[in-house]
Amino acid sequence: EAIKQQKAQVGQEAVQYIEDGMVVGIGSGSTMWYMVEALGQRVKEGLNIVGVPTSKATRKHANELGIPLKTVDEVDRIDLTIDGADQIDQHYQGIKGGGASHLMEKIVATNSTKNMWIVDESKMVTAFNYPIPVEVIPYGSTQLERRLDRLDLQPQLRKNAAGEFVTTDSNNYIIDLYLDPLDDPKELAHILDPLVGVVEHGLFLDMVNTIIVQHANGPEVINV
Ligand code: DER
Repeated sequence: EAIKQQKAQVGQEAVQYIEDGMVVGIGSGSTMWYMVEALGQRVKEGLNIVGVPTSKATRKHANELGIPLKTVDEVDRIDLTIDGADQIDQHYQGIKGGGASHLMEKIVATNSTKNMWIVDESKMVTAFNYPIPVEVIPYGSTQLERRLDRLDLQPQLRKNAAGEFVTTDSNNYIIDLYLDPLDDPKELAHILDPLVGVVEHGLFLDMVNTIIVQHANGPEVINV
């Protein structure tokens, strides 16, 4: 309940960074849900922005609130992208994709002038101990899982409650790597990047400019 409150607070806090005329990347997840609600309110009050959503769920939510939207390919720039994160380590590297949206989130993030992550304080860690999501092409994904297992990366194809493979908005699967702790995220990225069948992993390295961490006694703004 305290965490939920921090998510709501940081979501509302982040909207203050959105200025008239901006093209804004809109991330996904339960923290961003509150940001989108607050942004919808500001748009109703006359704020003039264009949003670029990073998932079908965010598109639907923002659309319902009357936020003008374009796709990443329809805009000439994205001024600021605001998104949640699953964990952030002491070097301000991030893991994303717990919600299976990291492929689109990373595409929007890498096309943004500035990136902001908004998190409750439970997401800040000294070393990562959250499964690293890897979006993979369904074809050959069980072979890829075996290959990752031979590399000792503790892979598990993600399944839903009904036991079916989770599919992303791009109709791919997710393999989570249960590495605890993960000491060297850059080394892992270098292992994953060239693997055939890997579309994109959830390590967001050297990507964030501003982090807002919500504590019980208020927000902490970190400029990276
Ligand atoms: O999956 C994702 O990348 C989401 O953005 C995630 O990182 C944050 O989700 P949460 O706000 O629901 O924890």
